[in-house]
Amino acid sequence: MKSVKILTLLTMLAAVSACETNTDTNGSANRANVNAVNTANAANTNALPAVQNLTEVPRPPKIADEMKTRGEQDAAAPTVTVIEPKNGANVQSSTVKVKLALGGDLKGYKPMKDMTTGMGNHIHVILDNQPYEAYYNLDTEFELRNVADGQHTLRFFPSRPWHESYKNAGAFQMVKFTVKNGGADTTKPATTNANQTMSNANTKTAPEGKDMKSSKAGAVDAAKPLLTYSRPKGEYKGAEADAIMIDFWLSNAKLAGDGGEYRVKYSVDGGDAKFIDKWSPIWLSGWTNGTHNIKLELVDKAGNVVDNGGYNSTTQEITVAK
Ligand SMILES: [Cu+2]
Repeated sequence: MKSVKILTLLTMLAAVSACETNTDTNGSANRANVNAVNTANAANTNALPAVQNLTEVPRPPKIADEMKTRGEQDAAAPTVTVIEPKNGANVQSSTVKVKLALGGDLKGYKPMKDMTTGMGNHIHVILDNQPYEAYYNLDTEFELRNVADGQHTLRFFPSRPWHESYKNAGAFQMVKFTVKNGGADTTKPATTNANQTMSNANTKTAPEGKDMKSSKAGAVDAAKPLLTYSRPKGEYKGAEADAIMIDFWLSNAKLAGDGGEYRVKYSVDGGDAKFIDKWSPIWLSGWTNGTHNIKLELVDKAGNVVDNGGYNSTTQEITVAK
């Protein structure tokens, strides 16, 4: 049953990486209308005609099944060491080499893309506060290209094939580095050597009208509470969009339901704020076709966003094409 779904996905994505996005505007528009009607019919009477009525659902059975086939991997505690760039490095080039080492209690966990499914364990790599890109095989080189002059951050953490992050101590790393006289073309995005886009330059207006043309680090303090947005990301097609996961990394902060004082606040398309009080992924179903903005924020007891270089309030756009 898995192989049928995967085959469809592969056909749609062609040679594009599972973590990348592409669009299908005509098809999406037609299906959007049908879906809006369906959603409106199903909506509660206490709401005005709803465009989208999201509900939290359990971990999808497909993922629960996949976990069973992975042996002990989901109980692993992988740790990441950043070999390059070194924290505080000055790089005299717009090309920045990334080198990582994986350690810890791996229990068979190994980042690697399965060539038949296009999926596999991988590391999430985040430049500044942009959407992550996937690094699948640590034995192959990973380079950032066209990185603009100025200070930048990179964040890394291991992830499962369905993009759920490992949350053990040492899994997450952040480094700061500075590009000087790199000569990047700031009208174009930073990319990887595999041509994955690392920043939103040269695209339509970024969420909240932010100019992301030359992505820069925030004034982020690695010792302060930090929420790292991970998922959702990119485009969700067909059954993938039935339940979409929200997942994030938390540093130096414990959530209220885990005995701490912080909460993760989220909203979709500027709608009502909801809260996540335990550090684990949630899945939402009821998505309508089209683009959606997801905002994730780390808030304190009083409900205020915890300031940390702007990284604790992040909005990313996804596309749903059921
Ligand atoms: Cu991923």
